[in-house]
Amino acid sequence: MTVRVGVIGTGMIGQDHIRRLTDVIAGARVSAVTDLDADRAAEVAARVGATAHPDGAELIASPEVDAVLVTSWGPTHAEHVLNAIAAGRPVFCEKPLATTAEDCLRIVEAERAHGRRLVQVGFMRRFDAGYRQMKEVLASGSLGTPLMVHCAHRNPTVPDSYTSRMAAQDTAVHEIDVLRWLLDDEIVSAQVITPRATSKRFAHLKDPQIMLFETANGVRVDLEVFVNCQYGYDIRCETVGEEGLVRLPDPAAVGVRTAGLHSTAVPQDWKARFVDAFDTEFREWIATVENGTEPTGPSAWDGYAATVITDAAVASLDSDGAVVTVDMKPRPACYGGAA
Ligand code: NAD
Ligand code: ISE
Repeated sequence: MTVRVGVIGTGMIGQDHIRRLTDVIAGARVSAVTDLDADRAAEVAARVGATAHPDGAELIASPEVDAVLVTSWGPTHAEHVLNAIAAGRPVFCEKPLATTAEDCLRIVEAERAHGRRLVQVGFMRRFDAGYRQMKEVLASGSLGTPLMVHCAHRNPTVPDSYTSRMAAQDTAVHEIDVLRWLLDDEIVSAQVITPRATSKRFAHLKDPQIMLFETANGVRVDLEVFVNCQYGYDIRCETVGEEGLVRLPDPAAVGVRTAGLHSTAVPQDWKARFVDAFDTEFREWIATVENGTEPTGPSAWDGYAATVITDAAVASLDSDGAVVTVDMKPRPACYGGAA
């Protein structure tokens, strides 16, 4: 069976995933697209042999769509995901699941009422080979109990539209998700402090920011978010346990020696850094749709947790670095909790 995917939002990442579903992933094709920019949707539709629809609701209702991919702007995600659940369609939603905790909970409740998982959230780091190896090492117990995690998330530059809050909501949200999964632990508090600001930023922006998280088991995480670091897209993660540490590898790149220097290229954006993770993420998601099984990647609950934790980080930023307790509802049993 070829899974027919309908894509809502044909912007930057939407087009990258459309390329992936068309040229890289076996067993899938893009059958329908929609975008607020109808010309863009029509151009993409013509390129991949899909039908252009006027809006998300019509696309989801189309008999030519087996599964839905939401790659529109964050504040529109909840509406499309809720419509997909109401139609009983598997839905892959790029992060964030929704921009408010209330909307995330509405999605969780709708999925619970439907009776089986339909939603997967696009936290692609869980599919990265390096993070997966780190998780295996931690799960093996060879490092003893994890105590601390040191992370950095650096982008070369960001546009004027990027705000200080987005450091948590848009950027650190990836660490927030991957650390909950890596440590199999929950984040219970957040604090954001701001060192001296780089001169290479738009004036409204607090950059860099240092985020400190504590987990239910007492693990302490420090995360540098620096989105105008200039030199490249650099993701670092080191977990220190009682008997050793495990560190995320740099992406494989040749070493070049010339003119008295030994150099290795640094990726310049998330597309290049996580290309293999995105491919694996979609390969595994399409396989579950094809087999009619529940998705195995980040759930609606994980999307809710990430939003609640980023809310705590934003509250800390807004209150000059106060430690803010994460206000999370008890996890329902269908998402692996006790409630
Ligand atoms: P973009 O602005 O390039 O594209 C978004 C597109 O969605 C635009 O073409 C816009 O016209 C369209 N759109 C907006 N609302 C719509 C609606 N209701 N119906 C139909 N079309 C609509 O943005 P982008 O960079 O592609 O980001 C899209 C989403 O992907 C965001 O949620 C972002 O956080 C996420 N993202 C994830 C990663 C990652 O690393 N996983 C990286 C970049 C972006
Ligand atoms: C972007 O939306 C992403 O998701 C990237 O992975 C992240 O590095 C970047 O900071 C965000 O703006």
